[in-house]
Amino acid sequence: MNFAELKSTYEQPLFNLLSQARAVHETNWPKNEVQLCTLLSIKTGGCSEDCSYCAQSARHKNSVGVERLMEKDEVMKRAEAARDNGSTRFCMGAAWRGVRSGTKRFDQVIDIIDSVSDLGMEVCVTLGELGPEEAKALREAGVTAYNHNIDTSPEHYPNIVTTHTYEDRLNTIRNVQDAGMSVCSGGIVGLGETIDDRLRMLEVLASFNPPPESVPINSLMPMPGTPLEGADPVDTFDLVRLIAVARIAIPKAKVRLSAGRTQLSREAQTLCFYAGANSIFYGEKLLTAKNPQVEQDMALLADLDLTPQQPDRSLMPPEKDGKRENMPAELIAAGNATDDAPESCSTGECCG
Ligand code: SAM
Ligand code: DTB
Ligand code: SF4
Repeated sequence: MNFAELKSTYEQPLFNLLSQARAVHETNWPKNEVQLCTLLSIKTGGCSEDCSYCAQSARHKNSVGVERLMEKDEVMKRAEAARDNGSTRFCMGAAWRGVRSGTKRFDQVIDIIDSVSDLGMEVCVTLGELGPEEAKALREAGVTAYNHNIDTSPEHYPNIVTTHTYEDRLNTIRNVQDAGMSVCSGGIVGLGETIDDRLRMLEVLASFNPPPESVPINSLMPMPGTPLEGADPVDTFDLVRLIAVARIAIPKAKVRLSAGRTQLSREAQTLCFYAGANSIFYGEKLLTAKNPQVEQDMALLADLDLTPQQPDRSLMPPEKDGKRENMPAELIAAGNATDDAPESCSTGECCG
């Protein structure tokens, strides 16, 4: 869908929009299921980038404390607990500008992924910028989806981040796709953007080839000390409309109602699910910010007759027999990625 189509879809009377989104949802996702994903920050704080929403940037005052890369044993404990709690996707995040092959920390991350991918969950990571070589190594270690958000429109992005560009983000996404991983990419609402910016973001996401496998829609969690700590909250109906348009524009994507659920009532979340959201982050913590209690989420899903989604076998890590049979041959053959490696950062906290 192009911008004009997205806009006319968005601007319909709310109930018409909801009916249209619901029909698309029921065709593509007939099972009344919600995917449960658990997040873990494996490397917290001290990031070289200046993303104005993020508590982990070393450039903002009062940013969160800097921690070392988590030990594999600890990650495994958390991953096993997530699986035992019913999560089918485990997402590991690192506060880095990017990663570079041949560094100690990249080898450590690969080792962690290698073990987590044996637990029977979909494995997602978000480590910042990747070149083709890093993307290939992650895929081979067992990553099924790479999260790299475009966050807002290309026009608004420079108002939010200045240390890397929108094009850098798109290049990483290309490298991820070329390596045969699925792309998880979405954005944040509440960054001072217009409705048109939100729809431009969806236009970019809908133009990905292949389309993103999942689209996280985060509502800004205003973090103390960040430039956006005083940002205005997003109107719930605007959020619901955006989710509905995302469902219509990218029908087969999991639309993830992501950060910000602590600010939404049960009824507001219900409208989001009705409009097409079918995935959540599950567990009391996001990366550094709060998320609803597990018991609250279980009660809400039960009240709505929604059940946890089973893992998508086609997204599971391939057997470790060297064949990588889940990787589509045309993606391996595509090979139009560049050789750009992530630039090193100024703080030493980035690529190592
Ligand atoms: N450093 C990596 C990157 O930037 O891709 C991975 C971690 S980063 C924290 C992942 C995503 O979290 C961001 O792209 C943004 O969409 C989301 N995020 C970060 N801080 C947030 C906040 N305060 N509120 C809502 N979403 C946030
Ligand atoms: C995504 O789109 N949202 C998650 C995940 N991908 C990595 C992160 C949300 C972060 C919220 C703020 C925090 O926890 O610091
Ligand atoms: Fe935060 Fe990621 Fe930006 Fe670093 S690159 S400041 S971790 S959003």
